[in-house]
Amino acid sequence: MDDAVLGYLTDEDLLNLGIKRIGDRRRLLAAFAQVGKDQGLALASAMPKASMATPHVNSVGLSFLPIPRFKTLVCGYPVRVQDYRLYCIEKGLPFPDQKNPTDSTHPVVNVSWHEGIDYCLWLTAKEREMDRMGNDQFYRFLTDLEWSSAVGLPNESEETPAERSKQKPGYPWGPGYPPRKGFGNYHQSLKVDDFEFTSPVDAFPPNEHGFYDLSGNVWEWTMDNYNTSRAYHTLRGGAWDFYGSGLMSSARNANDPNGRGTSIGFRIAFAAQDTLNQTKK
Ligand SMILES: [Ca+2]
Repeated sequence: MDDAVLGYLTDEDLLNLGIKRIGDRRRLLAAFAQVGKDQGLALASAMPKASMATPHVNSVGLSFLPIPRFKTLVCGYPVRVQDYRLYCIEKGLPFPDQKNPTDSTHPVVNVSWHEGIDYCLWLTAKEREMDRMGNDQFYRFLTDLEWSSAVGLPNESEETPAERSKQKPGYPWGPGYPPRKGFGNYHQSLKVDDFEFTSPVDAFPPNEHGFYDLSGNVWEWTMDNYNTSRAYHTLRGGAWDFYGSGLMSSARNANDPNGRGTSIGFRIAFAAQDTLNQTKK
């Protein structure tokens, strides 16, 4: 964790993460690390080996795959009800309301940006404790540009997610609209799937890089602020209650980081310090 990731967080985010003094941002290292003593000084830990055919499976059974252009490994699907329930039980937290609470393979919803980050902090601390993750590695959301890579977009040169939104043409299923039947979980008015609300994360085929559910089902939080005002955070992917140009691969949505919704979930990445600078392979 270094100043590069701190750029993604507002002062309010830091306060919410327990960083009391704005000038004391380095304490975020400790929040992520639990063990910060060698932070930034240790040799870079090797990233786990992972390919589309053989993903890296972590200690709680989440699978991670490579993406083009970045070193970061990305979970093959959004965090599910069963994954978030384990976290809530271990932490003694109330489980958020779900429309399909017993469907354990649906993506968890009603989780704010801050709560999703807390999940990442928990999983990071847990795996460092087990020596399954180096002290220079951690879980976080995808950056906006990593998400673009996973969905198959080329480089986007605009500065902010807001400026990038809907600039590149096309949808995850191809150039035209509407989606074809059986591609993903979208608004029921489109009549292309059988799910009124959320669906299991593997209900539809994965994309060319092996990722399930990037398009539709739930919006996914990313690390990035939406624009230079930094008040809102960026969401990607569309959802079960969405239709239209908001489903474009390059479309962005935004929400208050304290906001929750029944169509908002999150996907996590296995990242390392140097991946925060958008390091290319
Ligand atoms: Ca649907």
